[in-house]
Amino acid sequence: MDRRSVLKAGTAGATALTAPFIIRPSHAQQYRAEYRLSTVVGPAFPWGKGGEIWGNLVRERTQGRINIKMYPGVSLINGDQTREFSAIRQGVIDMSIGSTINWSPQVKELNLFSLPFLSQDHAGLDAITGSEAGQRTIQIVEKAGVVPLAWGENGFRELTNSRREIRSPADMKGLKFRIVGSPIFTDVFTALGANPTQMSWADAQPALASGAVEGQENPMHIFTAAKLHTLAQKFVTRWGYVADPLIFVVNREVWQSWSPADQEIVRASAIEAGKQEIAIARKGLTKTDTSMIREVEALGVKVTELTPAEKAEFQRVLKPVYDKWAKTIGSDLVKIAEDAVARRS
Ligand code: X2X
Repeated sequence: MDRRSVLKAGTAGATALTAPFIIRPSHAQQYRAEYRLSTVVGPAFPWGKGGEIWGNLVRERTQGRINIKMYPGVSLINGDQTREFSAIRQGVIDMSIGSTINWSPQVKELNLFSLPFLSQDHAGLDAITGSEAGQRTIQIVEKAGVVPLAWGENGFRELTNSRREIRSPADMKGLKFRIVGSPIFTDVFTALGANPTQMSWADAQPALASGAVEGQENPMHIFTAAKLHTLAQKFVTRWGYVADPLIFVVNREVWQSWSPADQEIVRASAIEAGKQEIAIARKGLTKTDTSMIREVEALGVKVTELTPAEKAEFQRVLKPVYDKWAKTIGSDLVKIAEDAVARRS
């Protein structure tokens, strides 16, 4: 029923019905039957679980007015994850929980989170997102044309490969690594002497299976949920060089089509889902609970922890890459983030 016929029905009907028609938000008739939420991975992974939690909270709290359907595998754009940000802006995607890595080709400041060895650990990452650097990146994302609502987390990206234990850049020499399609990763892996190839996550798995690439980097929860040990990944090095946060966003027109009360529900639900998702992403990977590492070892995988001196060697080799990208990101923003990490508890 369109707006005019609702009003007509109101006038023609019992007078008692007039008031509810007047206060009824005009947006209501524009709500779609379904809102498409894009993620790279599904509910078997913390990331997709976050999408499921968000969708359920919103559906319950809006009594089904906002019905979110998740499309994992970035399937709305045929798996082309580095095009996701443009697709949200254009409305091909209504909502997304996206990685800062995948959006950084469009929003260069998001490379902040890909600066090698900047965040160091969970406390460092929280210090950045909770600081002015985090607020500024959110403002930049908003200015770039979408409505950002909350942080989530993919996790610290660890090195895995089929060939040998990696304890130094020398061990990476010539190894073929799948990397995400974001230029800073090419610089990092090239500087380390490896042989990197950019490809989507969808293409990474067959490439690892066939041996076209020998290694990759991703959080441990991605490793276990995607069963990377069955794709010849027998060696893991926990170097903690980079963690990618996730950002919960909504397309601007879609956002504006919702009533203020519903916008508030979607926002609060994103914040709540983000908190839960971060806790899931860190499960078994904290100082007091390393059960995820035991789980990976039980799969017959060798997990290597670097000493501080070994980490420092990677950091030294990557310093020129860090400095080059700090300029691209903006030295001010990088400095605020560095200070926040230095002050972390
Ligand atoms: O492609 C990857 O490596 C993944 C799944 O971690 C991201 O989308 C950044």
